[in-house]
Amino acid sequence: MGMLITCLGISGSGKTVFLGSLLDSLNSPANAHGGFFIADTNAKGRQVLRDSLLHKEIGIAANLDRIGHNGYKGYPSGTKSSTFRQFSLLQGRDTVLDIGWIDYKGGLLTGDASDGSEQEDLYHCLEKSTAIVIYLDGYRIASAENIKQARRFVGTEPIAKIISHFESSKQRSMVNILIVLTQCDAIEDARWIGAGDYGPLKEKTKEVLGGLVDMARRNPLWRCGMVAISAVGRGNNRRTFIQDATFSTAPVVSDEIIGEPEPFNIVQAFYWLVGCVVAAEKVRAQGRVAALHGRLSAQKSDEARLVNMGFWKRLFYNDGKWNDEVHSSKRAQEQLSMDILGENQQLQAYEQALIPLFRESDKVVTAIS
Ligand SMILES: Nc1nc2c(ncn2[C@@H]2O[C@H](COP(=O)(O)OP(=O)(O)O)[C@@H](O)[C@H]2O)c(=O)[nH]1
Ligand SMILES: [Mg+2]
Repeated sequence: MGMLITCLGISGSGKTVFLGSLLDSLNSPANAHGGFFIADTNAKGRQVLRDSLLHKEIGIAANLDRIGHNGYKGYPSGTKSSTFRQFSLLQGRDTVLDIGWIDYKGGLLTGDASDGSEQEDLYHCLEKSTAIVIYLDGYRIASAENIKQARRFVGTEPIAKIISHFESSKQRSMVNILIVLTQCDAIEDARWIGAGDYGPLKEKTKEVLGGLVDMARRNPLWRCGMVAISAVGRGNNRRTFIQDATFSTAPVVSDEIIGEPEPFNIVQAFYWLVGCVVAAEKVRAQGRVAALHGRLSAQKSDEARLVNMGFWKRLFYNDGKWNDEVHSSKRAQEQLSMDILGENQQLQAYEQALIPLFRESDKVVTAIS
């Protein structure tokens, strides 16, 4: 199986930290979760057994020993370019899922100089994606004075424009959108945390998203979820204000990790995405079975017709050749049925193993419908 994820979010929203933290949580068999873990894949698509370069590049836990040296504060350095990363989800020795992860450069969303071809690239990626992940800074949403201000500070307008552009071609398709509220550890005001589920923050975010929520609602085939996450957990980050928020500008902050990172809801968010690809594969599997049934019944009626024509067959065909043809076509069909059944059984086995993880996701990812 394969899945492609496209990440949207303004610069600084937490896209890179999210992925780094996911790798921290699932990197290596020692950290397997429900039997699954993540590994780099090399150019030949094989699992890489050496230390993961990707993990070292952006993981927080992978670089804890560097904190405090040369001004390093624990977070990966920002980048202004789009990146495409590849890794795999494994169960034991089996590669369950090949994953392509596109981190779309924030600048494109904020209207910085971007040429038309980049925009076209983005739409192409969105078309091909299994799911789109929208990153919104949960701290900014919580601390904004009103909805309009929150919209400006987290960049919902450009994101909504992109999704609405893409809506017209996707009305009759399955579209999966996950809204990730980042940096939730930094929210101190208990009003937004609710019973620990960030329910009130999610309600406010729905207002901030406005038309985007309507879009998800009016397209019955779209699946949309929202989750509140943190890469470090409450109390493990020190936030310093370089510039306080004004009515028109978002706060400028500097973060430093000061305690053992305890990410929350990141792995669960990831398995929500895995759920999207499993659901799509199940639809494909049903299609394969239906096609096979169609072929088998066509073959049966063809055979019946040939048998009925037994008399003519003897007249016009060399007997042996006729038998060979019937048999080789039968064998091909049998092989095809075996392959399809094998694939479908494999899918079912993965799904069975993943179900407990999907249940965990359902507890923290709120469906928007
Ligand atoms: N407290 C806290 N800060 C975070 C978290 N995730 C990201 N940040 C802060 O946001 C900054 C930008 O994150 P980054 O992932 O690089 O944003 P990107 O531009 O969307 O890739 C980081 O350097 C941190 O200062 C989080 O979970 N908790
Ligand atoms: Mg980044």
